[in-house]
Amino acid sequence: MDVNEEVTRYFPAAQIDAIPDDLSKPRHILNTVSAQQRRENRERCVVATEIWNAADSDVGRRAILDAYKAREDANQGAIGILEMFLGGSFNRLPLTEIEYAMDQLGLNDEDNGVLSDAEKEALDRDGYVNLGPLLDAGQLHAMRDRYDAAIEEQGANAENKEKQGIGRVVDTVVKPMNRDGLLDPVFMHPRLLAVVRYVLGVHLKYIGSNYHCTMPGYGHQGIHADFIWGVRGEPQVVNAVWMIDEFTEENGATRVVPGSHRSGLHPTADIVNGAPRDLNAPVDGEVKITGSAGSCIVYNAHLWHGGTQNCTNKLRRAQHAFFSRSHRPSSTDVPAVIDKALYERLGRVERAVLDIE
Ligand SMILES: O=C(O)CCC(=O)C(=O)O
Repeated sequence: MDVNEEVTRYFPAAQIDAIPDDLSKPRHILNTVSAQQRRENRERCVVATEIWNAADSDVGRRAILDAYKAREDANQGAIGILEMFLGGSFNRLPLTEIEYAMDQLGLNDEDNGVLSDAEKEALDRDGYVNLGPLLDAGQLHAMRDRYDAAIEEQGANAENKEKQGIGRVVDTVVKPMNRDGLLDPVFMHPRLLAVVRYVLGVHLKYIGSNYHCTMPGYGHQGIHADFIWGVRGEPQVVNAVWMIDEFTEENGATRVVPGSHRSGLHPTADIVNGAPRDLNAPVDGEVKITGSAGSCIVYNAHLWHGGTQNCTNKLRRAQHAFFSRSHRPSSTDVPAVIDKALYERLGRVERAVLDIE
């Protein structure tokens, strides 16, 4: 299949040397995980979900976990991850810093007026909201140039292995590529932070970001959630997908299962007709979220979702920004990876959102 130079520049990063002729033939990213690994992930997820949802506080969960550990058949993987989450507070800054930042952003008060009632209802009911276009044409043009250059420089780095068909750069917003602040809206846009605050409360923090470009003929992911187990009740994480290109029905728009964030179930642990869920299969009720370039989808990250296949011959560029409650472990060690010059540019509000001194 003939594609333009914009696409071929991504080949080394996406670990491909051509675009497939049949763009719609499924090439599921999940198929690289072995059957044995999937079984172990499932067993760990079942146990962790059960223990987490058996209480509505960490004190209660700790007691249940301690009793479970005495069992001979205890699942050590589940114990390990729960121990980490229940092992104390992972805040780096005093909570007064994020409270100060939320105050400066006008988000301290629950009734801050930044989100409409319809947007809040969508978050409660469906688990996601499309905030619409928040970036203008000039920003998008500059961002695409920045991402395309970063893909050539860093896309083939080791952390992107096993992501065939995806052009990926991790930690974008804290890397030198954001020294001038071009990517600051990705984690600091007030409308985005208003959603994070609505779902998680004031004590929130950034825990990771990555650029995720789906190549023509690739991109379908198994249905998943961005937490290791199923959570009923208080959500722990929120994720955002920024559409750097328009998302359409054909080019790999994100699929979501509205309302699945309320189920307390995780797709990895879910049984369908007596068998473990086929994570690559369509899920009843799933929808694709389409929108114009510059739009931002924000979701309760316990929502079941996944990337879909890009059946066009163009790139589908997206930027993700991930947040959690501030006392939980972070998926990125921000102090270790942040660029020093970028760090010096940041003010107290941005540092509070990143939870760094
Ligand atoms: O970019 C997308 O459409 C969603 C990607 C996603 O869910 C993931 O990488 O975990």
